[in-house]
Amino acid sequence: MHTGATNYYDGKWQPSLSGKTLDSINPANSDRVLGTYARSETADVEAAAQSAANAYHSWRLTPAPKRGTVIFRMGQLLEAHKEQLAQQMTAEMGKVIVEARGDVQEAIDMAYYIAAFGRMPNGHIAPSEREDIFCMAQRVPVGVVGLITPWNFPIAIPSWKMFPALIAGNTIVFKPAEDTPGLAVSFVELLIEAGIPSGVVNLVTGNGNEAGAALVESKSVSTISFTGSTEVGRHIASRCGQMMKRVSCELGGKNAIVVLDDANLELAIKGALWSAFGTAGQRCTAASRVIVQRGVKKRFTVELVERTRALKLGSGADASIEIGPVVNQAQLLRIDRYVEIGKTEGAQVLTGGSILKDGDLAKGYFYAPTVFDSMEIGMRIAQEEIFGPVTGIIEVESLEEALSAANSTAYGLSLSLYTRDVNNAFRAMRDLEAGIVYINLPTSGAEIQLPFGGMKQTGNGHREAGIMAMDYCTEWKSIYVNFSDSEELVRAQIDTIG
Ligand code: UN1
Repeated sequence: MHTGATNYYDGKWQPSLSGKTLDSINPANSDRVLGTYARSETADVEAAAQSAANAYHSWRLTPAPKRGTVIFRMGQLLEAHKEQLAQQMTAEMGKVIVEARGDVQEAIDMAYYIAAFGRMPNGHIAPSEREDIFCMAQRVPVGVVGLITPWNFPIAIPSWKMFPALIAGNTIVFKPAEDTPGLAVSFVELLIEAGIPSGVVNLVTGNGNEAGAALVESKSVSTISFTGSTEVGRHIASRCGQMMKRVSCELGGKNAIVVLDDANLELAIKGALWSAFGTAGQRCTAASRVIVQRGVKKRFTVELVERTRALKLGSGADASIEIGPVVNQAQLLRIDRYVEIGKTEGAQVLTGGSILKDGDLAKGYFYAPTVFDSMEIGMRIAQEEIFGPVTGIIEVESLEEALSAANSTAYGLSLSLYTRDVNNAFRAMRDLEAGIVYINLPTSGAEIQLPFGGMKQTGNGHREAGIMAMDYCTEWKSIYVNFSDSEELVRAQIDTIG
């Protein structure tokens, strides 16, 4: 379609100014090159940022309900192209087809939800302490917003960031992950079909350390929203801090499921299995720790291991497959290194623990779903995000010990507790240090109408989705109007009362 010419700005598809390209490959079969994309650098990003800055004035003044109409049409187009996008997603980043459909569905839900914001209140009115003064505070756009998005939710996450920013009147420069440029091109093509005006959404494909870094540095970009690793997020946030840019970071997780003796055990096993191995463990909400109370530990472990062994791996395009490949070779090796670290630390591999090389699997990046026993909270595998199909069991005696183990990492995204006791549930809801808490549900599965994001080092305090999604891409303007027509100067605080 746009071989190489995959940057979109000034309303046109263009190649990188240097002529450099990068390829996207199928992680289930690395012989298959899916497409060639622009490898953007500073000059490309600056051109895209300029295009966004030029379009800002007219988009800001476009009535919000009209902006909402474009987003609503985008929802309809995503719905019409759901299957095609899902198949493209499975090919480009490996997740199994049902999950890929779910990823597109999150974007559809987000589009319809945010489109309605075009007719929702966008501020508040407060009484004045003075006579004949009207005052109100209104949300206003921040200007050009730069989005740096990951490959694991290549349609959903751009939509979480983009639709709120657009409804508020901002314009966008979008830098998708280098592993999923094809899906970003498809997403932008649909936005164009939905009627997004020239310059309002601009796309630059390329590497994080080139195009992503240039976006962070660009003087035309007022706000950055980033989802990715804590290491990169820390760097982006500190650069933005120096430049006084707004920045929203959605970073790592080390999520856990707590299973108490009184849990519905069958439900807990299913929840642990899905949270650990869904999306091959490549969700920021994946649970790589299961904290199990001593009374049920043996039964839980036997069942979890048996069901892990039975999981079917292969190309996610085949509907019978449960676990697809991981995204690329670097991730595959990183997961394997973590498993080696776990062994050296004294955890025992009950199943999995290796790169799969049998038959067709050898062509892709497949890691055997892995369960560790004897995981302890101080171990690196219990503290650091692995982002692969690896989980470990930590045994505890009591609810108190379980909650403190769950809270024992630097992260705080998603924590879950399985219990049938209402008192335990409410203690956990109060004491778990996470932006998302589940009772009797897996750690993955957040819905778009509630805020999504984490405490502690999972982020810098922002949330995506829900009405809070508007916070990162707007600022408040307080407005005071004197309608007295009096000649008397009135001042606040000091001369009004009495
Ligand atoms: C992510 O992994 O970055 O709750 C997002 C979930 C999904 C979103 C995950 N709705 O797992």
